[in-house]
Amino acid sequence: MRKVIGVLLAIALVTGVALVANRPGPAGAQGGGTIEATVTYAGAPVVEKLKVNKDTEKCGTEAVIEKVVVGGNKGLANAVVSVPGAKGGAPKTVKTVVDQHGCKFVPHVSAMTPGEMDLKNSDDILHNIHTYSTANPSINKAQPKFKKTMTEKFEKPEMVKLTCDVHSWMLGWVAVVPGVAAVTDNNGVAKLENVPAGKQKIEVWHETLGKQDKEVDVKAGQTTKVSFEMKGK
Ligand SMILES: [Cu+2]
Repeated sequence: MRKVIGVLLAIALVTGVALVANRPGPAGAQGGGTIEATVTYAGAPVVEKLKVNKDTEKCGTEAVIEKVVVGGNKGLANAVVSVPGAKGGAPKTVKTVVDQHGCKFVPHVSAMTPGEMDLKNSDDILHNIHTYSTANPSINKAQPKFKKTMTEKFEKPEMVKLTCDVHSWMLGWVAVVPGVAAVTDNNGVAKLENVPAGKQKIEVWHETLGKQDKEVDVKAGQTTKVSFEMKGK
């Protein structure tokens, strides 16, 4: 009987947590607009290749480090587009997850609001997470093959650089942004939803091409298009 009560309690707890997670955002988040940002770069892609002689079964024999990814119509991938002032946008129900797969951080760049994220290790080998950050405490810890997920906290807005001390070529970025944010796809497009109406500053960040910003007038229930052309440094 005690067991049954325990199970019922557990179900109630899980349901309760799910309800809280799915609750609509604070007032003001409703009636927002959508921003469709296109980020382009006229320069050439930058890809570094490195011979690998460690854990080749999982890592392969060559590491491909894509520093600048340019797709169709000069679209720049892996750029973070954000509206830092748009606090209380869409409630985040899905935790940001970065996987270590094929000795790469996947996705290479991700965005999250301050809080927790999960670092997965689907490679079945030892990785060692080492972050380079200044606003948040640095993380430097082993993730052995049996540790499938590690939950980490980034509470301050910052671009956190992810590296691995076991595989020197591994590089990733987690953009911790207070407001609404998204990462551009292979066409250089990022869609930001539930952006509060009114004048908003839109920021773009790319790991090697730097930062830009623009002010945009967001209209409720409408999609506002904005474009950025990144310049080489
Ligand atoms: Cu590693």
